[in-house]
Amino acid sequence: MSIIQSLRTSKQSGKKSIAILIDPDKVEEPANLNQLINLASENCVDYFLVGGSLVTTTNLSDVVKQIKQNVTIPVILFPGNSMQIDSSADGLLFLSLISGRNPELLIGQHVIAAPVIRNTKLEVIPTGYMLINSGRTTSVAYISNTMPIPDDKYSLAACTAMAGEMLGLQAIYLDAGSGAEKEISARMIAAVRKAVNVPLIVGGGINTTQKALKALEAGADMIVIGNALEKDPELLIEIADKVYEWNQSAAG
Ligand code: 1GP
Repeated sequence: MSIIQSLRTSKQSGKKSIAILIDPDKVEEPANLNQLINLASENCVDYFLVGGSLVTTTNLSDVVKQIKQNVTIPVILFPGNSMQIDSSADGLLFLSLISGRNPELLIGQHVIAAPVIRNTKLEVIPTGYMLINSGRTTSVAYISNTMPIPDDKYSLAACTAMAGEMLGLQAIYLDAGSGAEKEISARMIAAVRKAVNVPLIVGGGINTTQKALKALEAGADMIVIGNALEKDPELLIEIADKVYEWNQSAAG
């Protein structure tokens, strides 16, 4: 089953997913990554996302390879730009930054990347990427040169997601930015959830089990956790446990 099909099926059955974000720039030692890969496998993590706003090292491919060599968890590229493409991953979030008005990130980089992607077997997942203000300027807001949607403009976010869905985007990713001080509020997630039917991915600043559960309860189908696991990989055990319980009760 394709990744998008699997996300849709999970959404329909109420099953929630966990993705771990690996920013290649922040992987100091392969051993640290191995620890996280093993924890992910033991705790039934659904996906790895690999990418970042600014990858200054050349080890994106090494990170993808290391995950693929050790586990069967699908690896999805989460590219900050058209240079972050690696054919050994399973899929790629083809992100259109629909919360912003920077043509480069709405279509420009896509034109450059399209022929490269066409020569790979990557599953392309057209995704509406929406930045939500998290209190301070995040790397992604700065690098993308876009203004995030204010965190109390629920209708604006809902209509943006709605337009993305009408344009044919297959998933919506609500992001407060990596290491965000403030995670996206339940009210914001619920407003977007109500507006669209496509799978809803939520990330940025999820650094406790409570925040993870709050995002899922508000309507996220998949949560993305990066920063918090770089600091404390074992947090994954508690979060995965709760998500497992949730999925068990949803399955009846
Ligand atoms: C960032 O949504 C991801 O794009 C994950 O954010 O690193 O804060 O978990 P964190």
